[in-house]
Amino acid sequence: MHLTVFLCSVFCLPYVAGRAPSTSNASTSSDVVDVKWLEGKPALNFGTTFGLPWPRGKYPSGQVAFSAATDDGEDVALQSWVTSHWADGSIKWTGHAIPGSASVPGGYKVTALKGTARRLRRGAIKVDDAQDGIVVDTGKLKASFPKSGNVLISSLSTSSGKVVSTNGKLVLQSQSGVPDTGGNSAKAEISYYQLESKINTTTVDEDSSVRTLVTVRGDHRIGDSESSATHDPWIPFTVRFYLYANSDTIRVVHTLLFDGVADKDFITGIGLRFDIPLAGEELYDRHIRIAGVDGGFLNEAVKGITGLRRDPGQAVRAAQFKGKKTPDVSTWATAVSTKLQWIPAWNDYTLTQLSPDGFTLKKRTKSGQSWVKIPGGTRAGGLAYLGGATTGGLAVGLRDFWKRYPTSIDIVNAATDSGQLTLWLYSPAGEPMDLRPFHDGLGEDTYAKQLDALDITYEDYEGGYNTPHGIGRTNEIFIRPFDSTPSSDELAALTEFINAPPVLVPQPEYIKQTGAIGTYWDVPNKTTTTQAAQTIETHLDFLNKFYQGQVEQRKWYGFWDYGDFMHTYDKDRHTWSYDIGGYAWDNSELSPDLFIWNYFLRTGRADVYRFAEAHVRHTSEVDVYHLGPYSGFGTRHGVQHWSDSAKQIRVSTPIFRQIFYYISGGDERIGELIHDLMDADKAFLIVDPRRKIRVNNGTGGTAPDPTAIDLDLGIDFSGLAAIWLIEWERRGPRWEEARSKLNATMQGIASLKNGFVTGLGLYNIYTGEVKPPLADPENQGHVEVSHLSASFGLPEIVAQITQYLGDDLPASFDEAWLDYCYYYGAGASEQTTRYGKSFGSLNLHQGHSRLTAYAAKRLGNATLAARAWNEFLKTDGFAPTAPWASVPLDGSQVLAPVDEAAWIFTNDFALYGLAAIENLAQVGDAI
Ligand SMILES: *[C@@H]1O[C@H](CO)[C@@H](O)[C@H](O)[C@H]1NC(C)=O
Ligand SMILES: *[C@@H]1O[C@H](CO)[C@@H](O)[C@H](O)[C@H]1NC(C)=O
Ligand SMILES: *[C@@H]1O[C@H](CO)[C@@H](O)[C@H](O)[C@H]1NC(C)=O
Ligand SMILES: *[C@@H]1O[C@H](CO)[C@@H](O)[C@H](O)[C@H]1NC(C)=O
Ligand SMILES: *[C@@H]1O[C@H](CO)[C@@H](O)[C@H](O)[C@H]1NC(C)=O
Ligand SMILES: CC(=O)N[C@H]1CO[C@H](CO)[C@@H](O)[C@@H]1O
Repeated sequence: MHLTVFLCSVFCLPYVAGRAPSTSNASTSSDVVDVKWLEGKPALNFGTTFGLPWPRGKYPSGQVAFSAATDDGEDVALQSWVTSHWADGSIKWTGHAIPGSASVPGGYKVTALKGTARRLRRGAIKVDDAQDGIVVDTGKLKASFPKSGNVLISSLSTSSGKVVSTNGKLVLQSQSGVPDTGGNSAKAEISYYQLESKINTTTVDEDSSVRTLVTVRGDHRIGDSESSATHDPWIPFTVRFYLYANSDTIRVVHTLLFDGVADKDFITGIGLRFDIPLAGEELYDRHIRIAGVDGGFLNEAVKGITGLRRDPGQAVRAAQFKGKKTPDVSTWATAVSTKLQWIPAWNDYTLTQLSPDGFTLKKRTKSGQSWVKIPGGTRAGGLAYLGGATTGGLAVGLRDFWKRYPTSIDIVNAATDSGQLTLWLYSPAGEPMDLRPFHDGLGEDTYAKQLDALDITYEDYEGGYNTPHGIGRTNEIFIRPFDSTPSSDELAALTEFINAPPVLVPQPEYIKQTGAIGTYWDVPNKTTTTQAAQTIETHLDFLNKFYQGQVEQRKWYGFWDYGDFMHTYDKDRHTWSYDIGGYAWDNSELSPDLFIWNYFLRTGRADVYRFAEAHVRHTSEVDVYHLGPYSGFGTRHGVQHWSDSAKQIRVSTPIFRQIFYYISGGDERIGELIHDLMDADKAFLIVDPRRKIRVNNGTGGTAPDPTAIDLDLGIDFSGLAAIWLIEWERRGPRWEEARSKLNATMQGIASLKNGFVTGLGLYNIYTGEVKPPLADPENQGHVEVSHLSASFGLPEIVAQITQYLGDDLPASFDEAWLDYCYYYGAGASEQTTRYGKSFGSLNLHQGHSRLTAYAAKRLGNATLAARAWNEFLKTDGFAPTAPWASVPLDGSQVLAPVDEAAWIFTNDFALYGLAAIENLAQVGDAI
């Protein structure tokens, strides 16, 4: 099948892309929305994707055309799709792609035009989807993606037709053990495995006019290497190639899942390898470029003709250094040209970044000869180029290269007809990746002992649960073919691009106006009318900057770790409690995700976006299981991201990814993992989150009853509700099931005599129905309130559901929620009057002030508004009298100079931040 995709093929109708129809209909309504570059106008535009929100009811699905122009009014091609709908079917969020361009405008204006006029225009991208492979031509490059075998990109050529890369594939190496220290090394028994990608499917998105997405899925299998032992296929991957019209750079989103066994599978290298044809290029015209520090580059030729005892001529030297073809060798000084055979050719280069603070470089003439050290540096840019002055070449770069250490870049065989460039996402030069538990269980073989241990290290341990089986990681890679060796300034600009890929965003005021990502936040200015509100704004700013700074000072970097931050601070050691059970990695405890993403929404700040982006990439992948028995659940905070035995939806809840998903125009990896959560409730059948604290086992130790699972109406319901609402609004493949389960669960909670205050219900995983808990089968009114219930996105998802359903929201559910919001902070006497029993001693009042604020706003009750601020300012959490500053520490008390704020606790960071934002938005005038 030969398919040339038109600007708007049948598949993307009726969301007409491209220029606005010239015959506009004056009676239709339209909106023009500005999108701006997050960090100001970037130097390069290789095409990008962004998201836009729309108000409810304004643009009926199927009756709107989108077009775009630069802020100077010049039309640009636009590909548009819908990522989310309101309940009435009108458009809620859209995704849009713009092509690459030589000059970069300051921003774009997107016009939505109601009406059904459409116009087809030939797109710049040609896609040939044949039986054995897919060929994509962006106008600036051509790439071939096979549908089977081990090669992901079989050929990559420039617009002039030069093939600069072949055989692009994934490589993986691992071993069956590690020689542990301690004398009795079992080194001899270790098997070593060399694996490479094996494609299962290669697909291309149907709508491919401005942006073509090729998705390759498969796993890793033993390749041809004779030295390799046998190993089952493992490490499933999904690699997405984004190709934009008029762009010569491919963005690659590489996702892998760990499906090994921690004490038998030690990964020693994860890489992406390309062959680069060099035949016909003189060795002295072949160039190696490796990014160093802050735009710096290593500039070398395979056979250097500079610095020699004899001078070939200034023009020759200058050409080689600049990466230009050298003048014909007949014009060189013969003192050099007759002796070229004596100059060694450098065949192999390696850059290794084993820590976030330093990289080393080396090269050698060939295998079997010694490496020669090249002076290294601190933080490498993560990009390398291999190619020739006339044959052209390939640049490959990894975003956040040093932050994701251990990483490396290998160039080999540069002196042969086919060089190779390997980008290592996990460096073979580092230690084998060791995912084993960090302790041996400490004899905690009964629940009583585990509980006793929890009391001291706060780790919720249980043997067998500390497994990395099923966690994932996503990396971003950029590849760019060149017709000839580019200038190193050009490569430096590319290095900057790959480390902060430009992002287009609408203005906070506009996002807020549409109500499309909740109504519980507001832009600062509307609320900063009082000194007290101003003070809170400065605190929010401090908290964001402090955590961003701690990432750097505490070196929260690494393959699995980058993006997360820590939970608790050890004042005595002046360090975060990185080695103490439940106090180390934060794993989204109490929803810092919602704080930082909502803080971005209201401020539009670039630093906040980048912080939140790294965080969402981490938490969505590493802290959550994507396959295996716990699939759909995440892990509670701990020393390793997967070590704690509390596996729950409260960590995997997609409300933590929702803002990024829509703002990014529907990031496909995030979209996929959100959708995959539709089966998260099945994990209740395998891992009972309440197994340890259950008063009555209910099932007497037999298999759990799928029609009567203990459901926490806070932390479990909020996660499930987020899964369902997002599937529904995306109109995902199972949206009707999602809507029905959401409805059933809401009806069920509403029918409990005490609503949310009941704490638990019995949940039917097939229908979503909720019945009274075992403790109260007759529904006479159970009271069980936990400080955690509302701490993992419950208020935020209920507010969204309330807004989404509008008049269709079951009134009794609304009342049940309002009651919960009102009574949590109402005090024992009011609680007892209402429920016959007080809620007992509760904490996290500062965080729960946002529930009170919600009730105050809904009921229009000024007394309650005042109570909300009282809870926020005068109960627990961060007090107004806290230092609100860090102090510099140095000298021998710390490993390296740091800024310390010993009064800070990440639970409070999350809750103060979120409550501040929501209180200001809901009862800001009452402060
Ligand atoms: C303009 O749009 C309205 C409403 O969509 C439609 O009824 C009408 O026929 C359109 N007029 C023209 C000239 O296309
Ligand atoms: C390969 O792809 C097919 C079709 O999508 C799918 O059914 C199958 O499960 C996949 N196999 C593996 C090993 O992923
Ligand atoms: C649940 O009940 C079974 C059978 O009575 C018992 O063996 C098990 O220890 C109980 N689990 C917990 C966590 O109490
Ligand atoms: C929601 O559930 C109620 C009670 O089961 C039912 O009467 C109603 O039809 C459902 N609504 C939707 C939209 O499914
Ligand atoms: C407002 O809330 C206060 C405090 O809970 C309550 O006493 C009062 O009755 C409420 N006022 C109205 C008008 O509902
Ligand atoms: C931070 C901010 O945007 N402040 C503005 C809020 O509104 C007042 C009055 O309109 C401006 O003077 C501030 O600059």
